Amino acid sequence: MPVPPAGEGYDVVVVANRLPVDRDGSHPDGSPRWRRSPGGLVTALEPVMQSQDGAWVGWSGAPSTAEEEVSEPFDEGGMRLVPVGLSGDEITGFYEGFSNGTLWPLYHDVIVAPEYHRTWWEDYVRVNERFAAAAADVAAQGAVVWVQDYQLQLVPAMLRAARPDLSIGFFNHIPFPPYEIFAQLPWRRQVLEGLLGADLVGFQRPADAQNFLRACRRSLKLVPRHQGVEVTAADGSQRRVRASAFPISIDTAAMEALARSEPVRARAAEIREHLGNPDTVILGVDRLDYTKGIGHRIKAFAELLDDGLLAADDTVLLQVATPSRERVEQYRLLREDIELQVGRVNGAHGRIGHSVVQYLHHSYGREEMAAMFQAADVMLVTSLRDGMNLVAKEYIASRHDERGALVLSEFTGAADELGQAIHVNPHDIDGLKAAVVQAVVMSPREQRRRMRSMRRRVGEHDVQRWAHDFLTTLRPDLAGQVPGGADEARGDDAEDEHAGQARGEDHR
Ligand code: ADQ
Repeated sequence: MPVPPAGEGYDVVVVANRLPVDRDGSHPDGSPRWRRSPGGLVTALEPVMQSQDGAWVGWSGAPSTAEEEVSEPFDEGGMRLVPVGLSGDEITGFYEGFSNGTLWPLYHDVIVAPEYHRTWWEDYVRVNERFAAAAADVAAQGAVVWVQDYQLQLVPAMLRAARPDLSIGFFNHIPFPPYEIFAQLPWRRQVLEGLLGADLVGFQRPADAQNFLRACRRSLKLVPRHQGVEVTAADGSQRRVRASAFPISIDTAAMEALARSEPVRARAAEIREHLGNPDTVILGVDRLDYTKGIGHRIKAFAELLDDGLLAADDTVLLQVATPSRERVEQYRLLREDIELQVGRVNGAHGRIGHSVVQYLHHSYGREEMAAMFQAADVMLVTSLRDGMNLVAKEYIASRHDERGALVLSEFTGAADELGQAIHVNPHDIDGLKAAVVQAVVMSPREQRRRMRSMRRRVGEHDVQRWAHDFLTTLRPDLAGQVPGGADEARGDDAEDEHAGQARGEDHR
């Protein structure tokens, strides 16, 4: 792949499975219409992309039947967006298959059994090649390319082969499993070699980085030293690949500003009223995914009602379960299980006009989410395994009143940072029940003490700082050009930018 002449191409290129926009019909002339899909990643990277001449390479989210249907690159929100096309078969093999049927369960402690299909792997390789080629095409000489997440683990090496002039970073948003589990993957060497094409491989927790380095030792006989390994290229040259933790976060100031706004406060009061003004509102917000432990949570809640430790008349569990990966069989089964469970609890403990579990299978805008966080006395995060869990951080950012209690699974990345949450092992139903009771009866004083400490952490470590830390570790010369350094004041004037945004659908 030829390196573009000086002055051509983009200096910062993000490569992610999804573009930061959704296809929203067509203009009268037939050209595609796009709608921004705000997520933490876009928020964090937008200032960098705008100040650095940035491009974003990703899939539009819709199948393309022929190559010519893939849209041309276009400009949006101050950056260049470069769509990558996936055919219907590739969506099945690469996205629903290898990404979400093989890697997702494998990297989440094999909560369900991963499936290994050679045809899925072939699609994964082919689609990774396409993303790598698109990135190689738009990156300027010596550009920084930041590849995101488990769907694109082969891209770093493919990109390096095509464009050795680039600085390449990779960030894994989900856990990296212990070698004993990773070793099941028939293509484990190829995946590791793919990642080692990067200069810097970032993970959510130090434990994930260690798992990765251990896998390099066991599978590739590389000796980890000082959070990295030396790799030898075919021509004998040596290169160092660093691997370390960069815990992701949220746009804390924007979330807080939203939560403080008058309409959101009013809506929070309204939500409580619609729920019948119970003494206690317990909230769960998750993508409907088997890693989130939604069933464990409902079981614990039901037992607390059975035992009389929570009063059905005075308590509501508000469970938001965002539709996710609905074409994947495991997800269809999960939905049936959860809905059956909800029906049983409501059948046993509800009465006319009052359901003890309010189950909502929808996506919501940011304001509604902020209002729900404020309406909740207790936030329940019971993931069986979770790279970080941003919902826990969003709850904390929303609680400017320093009220509320967070029950947090010890199997989330967030648990490493939020020591003042009530930590639980969600498999231990008795322990989970005790934690819920502890949260429900917690005094306002104790809530304040814990909230303050957690709010300090989430305030200081926001998503802007995450992007800054990663990019300046990858390329120290970017310091000063990338916003979000630890020394910068955090403003809360981002409210307008976020007001009115609806979060749309699942991008994972
Ligand atoms: P997810 O598994 O999607 O992310 P999470 O980190 O909790 O999990 O992020 C979910 C996001 O979606 C949050 O911002 C939340 O507010 C939003 N959301 C959830 N339900 C919603 C709804 N019904 N309507 C609107 N918005 C909703 C993956 C990994 C995580 C890691 C993140 C980021 O699995 O471990 O924290 O990536 O790296």
